[in-house]
Amino acid sequence: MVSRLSVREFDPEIAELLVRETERQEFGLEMIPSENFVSEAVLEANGSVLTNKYAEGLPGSRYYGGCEVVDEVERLAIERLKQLFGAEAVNVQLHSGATANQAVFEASILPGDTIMGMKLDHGGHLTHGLKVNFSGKHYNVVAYGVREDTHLIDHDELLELAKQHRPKLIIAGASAYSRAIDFAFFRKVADEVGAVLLCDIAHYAGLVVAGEYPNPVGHSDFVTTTTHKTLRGPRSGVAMCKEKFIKALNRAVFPGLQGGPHMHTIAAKAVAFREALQPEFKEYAKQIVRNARALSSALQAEGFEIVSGGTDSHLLVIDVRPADITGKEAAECLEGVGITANMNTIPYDPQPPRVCSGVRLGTPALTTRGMGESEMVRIAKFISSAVQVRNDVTKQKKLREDIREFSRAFPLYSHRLVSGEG
Ligand code: DSN
Repeated sequence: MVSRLSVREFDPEIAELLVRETERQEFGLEMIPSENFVSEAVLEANGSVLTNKYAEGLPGSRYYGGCEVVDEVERLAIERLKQLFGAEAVNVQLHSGATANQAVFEASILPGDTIMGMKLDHGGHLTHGLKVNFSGKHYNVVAYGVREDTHLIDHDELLELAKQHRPKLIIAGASAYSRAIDFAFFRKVADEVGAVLLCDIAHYAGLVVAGEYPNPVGHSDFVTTTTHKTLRGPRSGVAMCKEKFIKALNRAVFPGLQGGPHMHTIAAKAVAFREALQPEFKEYAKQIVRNARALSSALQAEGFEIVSGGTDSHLLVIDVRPADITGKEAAECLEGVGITANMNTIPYDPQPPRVCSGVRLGTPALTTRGMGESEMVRIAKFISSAVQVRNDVTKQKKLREDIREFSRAFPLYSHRLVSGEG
């Protein structure tokens, strides 16, 4: 018989940890730009009985019986995703953004082929050609970067490198680049050298659906994204492509890389896509960008340097060197007062990656809590104070209390804490 005991009844240790993590999220400021807070509807679908179902294959063509319900779930996810981005064809089974990128590699090029992606320390991503990642191990990587004077993608260098090395695949997209990417330019370069173009919009996807960031779908052969960042869905991934690539993409996903799709996560993705199709989501995305701009200006007013001088998106990278501190120290002192962020290299960083000179911040999670521009000004002051009082335990404690009180005014999952659910 299926046990009906709750986590609290059966496993108090895990129950306690769930409550602690809910409290951490509730009473701190989540400023990692790749994180967000999902709705109860998304949580519910993600924790549903669909976790029990094997469904290798695609809707209408499975290797298991009993798939009539999950077929409908997956079809809804597919149709909603197509509608959100105007995509010709999609696969919603990917477990993550990294796997989505791997599937595109498998679908379009061969091991040993040359690829081009953005340098990780200029804002790129592991799967865009880092040596220790599959993308750097099995492919010949030529990396492009940003200009030292503007911190914008160096289009001249990119075109030159592409002509010289004739890559089979070019990747546009980043995880720490705050400015609008000119996807039409990437298309031109790809056409000039006969490359396939993959645009990885993991960070920007929610902004794209709201028209707050350029949509690469019309320019790309493939587009990948995670679903849990600005798109505010469950932790997962998806891939989109031109119709002519869908067979290869589907085969790369299954049986190429994955077995059974996670149908509970696909249901949660479908719910999140429905949320993103609502008019309120557009307003949410607009506010994310307004907040990031307000935060950037307020931090500048506090004396911080912002990489590229500002932002066109949900994220920004602070150059913390003027405060005579490293990125690692800055992230640690923010953590100490309840602001969660991550250290990040700045372009042409003089420090090694594990020390670095920057901190990456983002506004999607704070915006989900209902914060606006005036709160961003207040948060910039908190950040500045956190750096100033880093060697004063009493003042740090007081600041931690102030931030706790400030967060309390923007309830998140407090109803879960009241019910003891975590
Ligand atoms: N690790 C993610 C981020 O934080 O940007 C990218 O995969």
